[in-house]
Amino acid sequence: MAIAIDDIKRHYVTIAEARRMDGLRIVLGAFTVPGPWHEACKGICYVKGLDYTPVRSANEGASDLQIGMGGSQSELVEWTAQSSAPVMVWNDERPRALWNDQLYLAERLQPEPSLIPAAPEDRVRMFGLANELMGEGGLLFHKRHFMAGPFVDSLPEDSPARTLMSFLGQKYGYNEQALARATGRIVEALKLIDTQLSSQQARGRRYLVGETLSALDIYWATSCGFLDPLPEDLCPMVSDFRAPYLYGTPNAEIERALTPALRRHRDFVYEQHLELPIVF
Ligand SMILES: N[C@@H](CCC(=O)N[C@@H](CS)C(=O)NCC(=O)O)C(=O)O
Repeated sequence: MAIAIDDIKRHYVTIAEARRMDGLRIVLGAFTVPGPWHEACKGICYVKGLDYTPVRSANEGASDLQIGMGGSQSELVEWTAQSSAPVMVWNDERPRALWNDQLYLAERLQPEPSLIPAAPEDRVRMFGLANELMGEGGLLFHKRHFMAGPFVDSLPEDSPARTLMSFLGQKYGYNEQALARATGRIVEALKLIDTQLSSQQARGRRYLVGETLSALDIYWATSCGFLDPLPEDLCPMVSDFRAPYLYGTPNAEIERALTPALRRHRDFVYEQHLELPIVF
C-alpha cells in the first residue's frame, strides 16, 4: 500500500521558533526528496540516538519548493550566514553547515557509537573518501551539474521548475566545462568507493573502513540515493524527482560504475543501521 507523504513527514518548526529554543536543531528542507547531505545528517543522529528539532529552511509563509529563490531563505541567512541545508545548531554555538563539521558536533554530543575510526590510517581514508562524495568537487556537487544543464534545456520556457533549476545551477557553479568534467569525476569517485569496498570484503569485512560502521558507510548510502533512490515503499519521495538528471543515473558510463556491489552495500547500511522507510 502506498504511504501518504503527510504520514511520513516530521513536524518542522519555523526558524523564528527554532531560534528561541535550546538544544540541537537541524535545518532541513521539509521537502520530500532524499537530499544526500540531509539524509546523512539525519542518519548520523539516528545511529547515535541523538534527538533534534527539525527546522524548515524557508521563511515563514514561503514555499519549500522555492529553495532560496527571491529571498525566500532570508531568515536562514540571517541565522546561519549561508543559504543551504542541512544546518546543525547546538545551543548558541556557531551554526554548522558543512558535513564534516556536523559529524564532529554529533560525535561530541553523543560519542557512542563513534562514527570516526580510532585508527589514524582508517580515519585519513574515511575523510578522504567522504570528501570525494560530499565535498565541493566530489560526486554530489558534480552530479548536480546535470540538473542545471541538459535537464533545464528540456523544461518549458518560463516554467517554475526551469527557473528553480537555473537558479540552483548558477548557485552551484554550473557551466559547460563543469558539466563536461562531471561524468569523469563521478565515475572516479564510484571507482574509489567500489575498490575500497572490495578490498574490505576480501578481508572478510562488512564496512568501508575498519570493522564497524563509520560515517563513510552512511555517506555512501545517502550519496547512492542521488543516483539510485531506494524504492517508493522505502523512500516515498516526490515522484517527479525520480528521473535520470535529478535522482537517477544520467548516462551509461555512470550507470556502469554504480556496480551491484555498491548498490548492495547501500541496501545493507540502510537495512542494518538507518531508519526505514525514510522519514522526511
Ligand atoms: N552545505 C553542505 C551542502 C548542502 C547542500 O548543498 N544542500 C542543498 C540541498 S541537497 C541545498 O540546500 N540546496 C538548496 C540551496 O542551496 O538553496 C556541505 O557542503 O556540506
